[in-house]
Amino acid sequence: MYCRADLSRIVTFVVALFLTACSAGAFAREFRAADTQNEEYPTVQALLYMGSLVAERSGGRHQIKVFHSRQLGEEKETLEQTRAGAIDLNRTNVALIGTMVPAMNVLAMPFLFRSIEHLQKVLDGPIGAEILGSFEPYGFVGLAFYDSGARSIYNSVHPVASMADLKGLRIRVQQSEQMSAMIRALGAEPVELPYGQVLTGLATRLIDGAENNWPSFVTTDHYKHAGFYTLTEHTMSPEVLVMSQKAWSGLSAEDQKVFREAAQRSSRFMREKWRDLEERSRKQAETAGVRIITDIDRKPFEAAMAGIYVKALQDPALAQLIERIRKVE
Ligand code: GTR
Repeated sequence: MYCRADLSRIVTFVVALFLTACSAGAFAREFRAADTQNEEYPTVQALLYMGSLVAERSGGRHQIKVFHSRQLGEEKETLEQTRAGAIDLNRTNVALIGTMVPAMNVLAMPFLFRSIEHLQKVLDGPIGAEILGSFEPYGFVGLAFYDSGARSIYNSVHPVASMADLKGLRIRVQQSEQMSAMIRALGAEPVELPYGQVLTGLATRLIDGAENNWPSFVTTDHYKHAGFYTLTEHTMSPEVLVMSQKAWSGLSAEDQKVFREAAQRSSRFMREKWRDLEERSRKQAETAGVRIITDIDRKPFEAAMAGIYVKALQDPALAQLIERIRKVE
């Protein structure tokens, strides 16, 4: 027979064992990842690839289950849930998370990057690493950036060749005040809608157009309802993969390294797929008869959006970040 003292020693021992195992991250876990894009989209493929790396390197202890196509909800809601720790990983566009993490809005600023090469140089270098390292006060951990090309404006009404043609058009934007401000500055009427409602919005004429990169324009079928795509390339807002602070702090230092490295590798894996899809999407739109307006003067667009900078530059940290990004050759 055990006496009370024995029993309490056994309980203490079991609890200590449990806590040690927890802190070593020894328990197998399934991590839930959210992505708004469909299964074939390069960001989703990258998450699946990352999942295979994590499973392999953790000796099968950790798995990533990828919920694509908005299965866990629209981007804004899944981000809130990630911050609260109900979703573990989230691949989002910087414009969305910019409403919570101010430095992310900088990456979505209009005409900030001179080219995709400039953007990649910034994100692959020390500035990118620094930005990824700055998420923790906001409840996230930044793991990697993914490519997203440049965003341009498309519509179903008429070819847009200058700002005057945008006047009064109802253009859908992501749920972000900064994106709304950009479209408003161009003389159009911004309509903030979740990604999943854009196709119906275009089909029912609730909106006249939207703005996005080639793959998003085509893989969502938006191109079937908006036959005019103007190469405004007004922002190159990339994608970012974040983990909830809660899930991250439950990992051992060794497992944190596994996740970080797997995320970084998935970003390189994604880049190849991205280039190919960008090219194919543009061709698919062209073949379907979408009229691409390439001959536009971007200067007036840039000048009209200057107010976005005036606002951002009031914050010394953001001002310094903008200046450093511009200086990257
Ligand atoms: C895409 C991006 C999505 C989402 C979408 C949108 O380019 O990959 O995460 O932000 O744009 O416009 O809502």
